[in-house]
Amino acid sequence: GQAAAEVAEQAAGREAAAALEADLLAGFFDDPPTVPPRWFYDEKGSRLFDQITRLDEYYPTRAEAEILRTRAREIVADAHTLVELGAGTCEKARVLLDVLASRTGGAESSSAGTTAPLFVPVDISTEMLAESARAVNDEYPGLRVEPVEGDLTALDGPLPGEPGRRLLLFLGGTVGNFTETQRAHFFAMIRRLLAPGDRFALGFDLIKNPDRLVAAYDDARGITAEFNLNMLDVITATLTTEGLDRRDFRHQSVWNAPESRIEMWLRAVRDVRISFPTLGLTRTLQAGQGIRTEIARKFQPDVLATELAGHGFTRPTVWTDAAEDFGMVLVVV
Ligand code: AVJ
Repeated sequence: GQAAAEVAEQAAGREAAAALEADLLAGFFDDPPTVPPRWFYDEKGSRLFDQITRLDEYYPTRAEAEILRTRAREIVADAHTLVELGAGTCEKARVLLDVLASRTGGAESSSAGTTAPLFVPVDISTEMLAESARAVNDEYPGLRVEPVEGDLTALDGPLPGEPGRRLLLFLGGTVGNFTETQRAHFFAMIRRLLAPGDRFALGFDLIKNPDRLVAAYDDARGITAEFNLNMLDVITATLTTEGLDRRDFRHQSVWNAPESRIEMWLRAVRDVRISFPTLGLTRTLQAGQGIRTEIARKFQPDVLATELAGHGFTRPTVWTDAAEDFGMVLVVV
């Protein structure tokens, strides 16, 4: 009933506040202050990101879709289970689901005892996950869909599906949000989740002209600026804060060449003093000082293939789109 829904909502709110407090304690009182990118994605932020993927300046989504479209058969190969981390709307995986679903109704699945191919979307957003899983279920009657709710950096398995015939997908270039250390933990986690014969496909952005990179994160229409500033609204909606006002900040996208990454910053345009009563902590920023809200690392394909090899993944295949803007590496356990 309504009361139960309210109680559940309050519990979710407390959980979010505790998670944000932990993230702030881990980075907001450092120099520079940081807030992890997961706090971009409330309902409005997710909608803004969706708009970003269609911007002229933001090439990654289109470039990756081209790779998935042209390589769908090679990527799916003989997989019987497709697991997508951070599936969101499940839009990106559809060309692969087409291949997976095209196998149903054949001799294999009509014989007694065999099960339909399985799709496992994994996402942290419960509502989006339920909605998109239902949509895939309706659109692909030949597939089984088994959504898993969870933080994609902290999955503890076991993964559904038949070991050895699973394909794990991590698309969009989100691997670029991780530091080198976080990436090592992530690859180790993935390796633990998989079994011999399972495969892992990873989408990543390629190093290119810094002007294009900066523009991809600072579009002319200001959608990315709004996306970045929205994080401050998410923070004030999640926690009690004093002195945190989006009008005191401006969006900035910077190419950090030595670290091979785009950085998104919120730069204070005047001196600010931000307090968090529940933490008992205050942070001051002088005009010009910034909060780093995202890193988006760009790769040379060899770097990822080598790191993956160090975690027990072998036989790397690397594809790019025709313009060589974006890459995908597929490895085997
Ligand atoms: C969703 C993490 C892949 O880093 O390109 C887009 C997020 N941030 N514009 C990226 C993002 C600003 C995006 N990822």
